[in-house]
Amino acid sequence: MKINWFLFLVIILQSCAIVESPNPVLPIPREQQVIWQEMEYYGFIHFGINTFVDKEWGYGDKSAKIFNPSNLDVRQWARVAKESGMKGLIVTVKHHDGFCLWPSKYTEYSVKNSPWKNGKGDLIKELAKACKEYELKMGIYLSPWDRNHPDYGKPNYIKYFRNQLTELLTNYGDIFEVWFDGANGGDGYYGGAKEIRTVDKKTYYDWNNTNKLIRKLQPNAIIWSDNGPDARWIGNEHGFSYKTTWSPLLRDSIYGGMTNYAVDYAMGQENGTHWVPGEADVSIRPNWFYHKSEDDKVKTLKQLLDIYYQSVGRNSTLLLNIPIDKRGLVHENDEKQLKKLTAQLKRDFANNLALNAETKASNIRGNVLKYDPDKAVDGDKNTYWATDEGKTKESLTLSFKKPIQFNRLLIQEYIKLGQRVKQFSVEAEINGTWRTIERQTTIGYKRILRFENITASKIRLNFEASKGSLLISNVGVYNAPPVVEAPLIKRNKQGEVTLEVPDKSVSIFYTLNGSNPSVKSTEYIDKLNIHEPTTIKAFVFDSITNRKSEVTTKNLDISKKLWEISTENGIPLSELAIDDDIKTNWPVSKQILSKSKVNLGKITNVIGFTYTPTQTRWVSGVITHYKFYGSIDGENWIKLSSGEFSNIIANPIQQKVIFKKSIPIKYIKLVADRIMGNKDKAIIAEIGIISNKQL
Ligand code: FUL
Repeated sequence: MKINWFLFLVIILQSCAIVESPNPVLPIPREQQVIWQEMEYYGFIHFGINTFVDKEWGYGDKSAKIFNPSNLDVRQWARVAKESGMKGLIVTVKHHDGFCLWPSKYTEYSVKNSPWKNGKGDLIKELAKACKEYELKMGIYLSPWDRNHPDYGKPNYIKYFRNQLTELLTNYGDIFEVWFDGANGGDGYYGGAKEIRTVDKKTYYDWNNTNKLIRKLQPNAIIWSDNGPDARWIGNEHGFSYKTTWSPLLRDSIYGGMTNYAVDYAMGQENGTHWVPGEADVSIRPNWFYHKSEDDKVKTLKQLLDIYYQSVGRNSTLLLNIPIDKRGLVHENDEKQLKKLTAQLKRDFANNLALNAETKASNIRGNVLKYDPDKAVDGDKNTYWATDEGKTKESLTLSFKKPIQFNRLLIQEYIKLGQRVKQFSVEAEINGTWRTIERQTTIGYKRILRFENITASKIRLNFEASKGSLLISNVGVYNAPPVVEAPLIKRNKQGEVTLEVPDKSVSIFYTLNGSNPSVKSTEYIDKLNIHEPTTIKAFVFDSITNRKSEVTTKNLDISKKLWEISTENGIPLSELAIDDDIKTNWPVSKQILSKSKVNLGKITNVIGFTYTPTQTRWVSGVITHYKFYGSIDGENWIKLSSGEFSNIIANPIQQKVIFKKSIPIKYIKLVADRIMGNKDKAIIAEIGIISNKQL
């Protein structure tokens, strides 16, 4: 074999060369913050007195006896979390109402005075054990605001608060995160005083000393609040971070609960003084605690995916809340959606195409192998491609043997030495021509970009501005398969039916005769016009992966195309309650409602009616007692039904009322006899009829 001595020498020299390690760009994380960031995704548990009284913020006056889960099983929580890919669980050991899920020796307001396990239970001990069994880390949410405690607002309360922290951080093993909510002070029970107690959020809690106590008891715990010191709120409860998200934060300009935090600080700052990365918190349902009324409002797979990509994919961790129900279990509907999310994420990141790519960089630090661009695609988080000091505008190209199709790009900076990149763009070589497909700002620990499918033979990352030399530890390229979810069937007032899916690249097949659809059924191409009672059944099929969704079935009654709503004198009124869209609401007073009529446009045999109260997050304006009338001429009315919509406040879903017999009518009228909370205004999402041709 002929030896190329020159090459040999270069390699020897390269491996011997002493190239200085990159200088850190301050601030940098402490080791524990890196370990925490790598958890990426963990769960939040809201459970307590609120669960049993259907509240979000308890006043602190309800008896501990109300806490009585029938079937509490913390192992089920841990199993669901583990199977969902979560790395830990943070539990509301005490929410604002002050009720403690552990038998604290410093208060009577805890599980020890509840019927659960005859007061002998310790939920936090059980959960710590279950987390250990399922290899999950456990964190605690301890509300600084305590609406039950008589001393809240006075200096003594701080002692109580620290005593509780000491119990929690001493008796339950390792705690990975301590969560301090910024919602502080206001009205409450306060041991019977029932008054408003405001506190100076800057000084009252003396956080410095509380944090010192935590450091002493659990040096590895991440302390979370609006201003950290270790991790921070992302400024909203929707679970998304911003496209520009810095881990450095101007920490000392912030205090917990300040009003302009979300707008001015939540994105972090390029010139932030301390490393305080963001955590995006969100609930899988509209609210944090369990409400039966939300059983059908668990987030869809599409919503959960968006949350994931906009949190973990934007330099934050994701804290996803699962409320525990009155039984003491994660509800089946929530578990189902969590599993869908996990399965889809597994598919999305199944095959990293970058691992087979050839890399080339415009600059390599010291020209040594240690900082070679291959280090960005070697699947090792501890190695990275680096540029020379001062080299901030450089590029990294990935070339593929043959063109690849991709729709996800994942980039990670080596954050142990600080967050650097300020701006970058992505180009793809498509049929021999370079096209810019994205231009973005920050990367940080992890940035994931989503695109439509792109087929390219090369991908180039152009780093356009950075706070220091570039340190890229990972680049991933993926071709995520489409989301195969049963279509959402919608009809508008005109009678146009659409079948909606999150991913357009799939096929949808449907039937209109009640039979089960197959790939041989009609393929959905464009909206359908359906005016007569029809059962539509549809499913999604992805021919590339051969996956099929479940079948969605929707029974459509006659369309509302001809419907009009007016006052008794024929003055038109808002159509928001007859537009076949439950997302739009008609706010109307009792009086106007009783004097309005819906014209069906033609005489129709009606056997019943439907009423849907508002479906928004806060339930209000719900009609609990009603009368329903029909008429041929819009002047002479017959009462067809009256009564109450039982359980509608707890479960405000569509109500169906069937009459004794069907009747031909042209006009209908709904009268609100009573509205929730004895209010005068109803907020109606939709009114409909059930025709006797209904299926
Ligand atoms: C908020 C609290 O007031 C909510 O009740 C909930 O616990 C959420 C996670 O934080 O600020």
